[in-house]
Amino acid sequence: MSSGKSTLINAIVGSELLPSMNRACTARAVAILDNDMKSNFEVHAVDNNGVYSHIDKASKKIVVDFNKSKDISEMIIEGEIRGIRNSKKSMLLIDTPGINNSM
Ligand SMILES: Nc1nc2c(ncn2[C@@H]2O[C@H](COP(=O)(O)OP(=O)(O)OP(=O)(O)O)[C@@H](O)[C@H]2O)c(=O)[nH]1
Ligand SMILES: [Mg+2]
Repeated sequence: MSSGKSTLINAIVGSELLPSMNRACTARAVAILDNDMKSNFEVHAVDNNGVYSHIDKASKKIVVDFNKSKDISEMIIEGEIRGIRNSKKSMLLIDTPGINNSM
């Protein structure tokens, strides 16, 4: 934990969407999907009942809340990662908790 995973992904994405701290921070995996057609970062979430919801604009607060949430089972952020161009494939970056994090 705290090796700089979230900080590195924020740098690649060019936005401070993922929380980073000098202590165990990321509690749940969050994926960021590159889509050059998007003008901003959107959020796709699925709750424990399998119900899908969409938020137009991603923010660090949304990711922090997801980290603490027991109701949301999965979250994917989708937007244009500038500097990575989609071809026939898209990059999916997944920020995970540190494997030595007991949370
Ligand atoms: N000096 C320095 N500090 C860094 C660097 N990358 C990250 N940090 C700092 O290290 C601390 C941990 O960074 P995180 O990005 O939260 O690390 P993490 O691997 O995501 O941590 P967990 O999600 O808890 O596993 C933060 O205080 C960052 O500001 C770096 O390249 N140099
Ligand atoms: Mg992290």
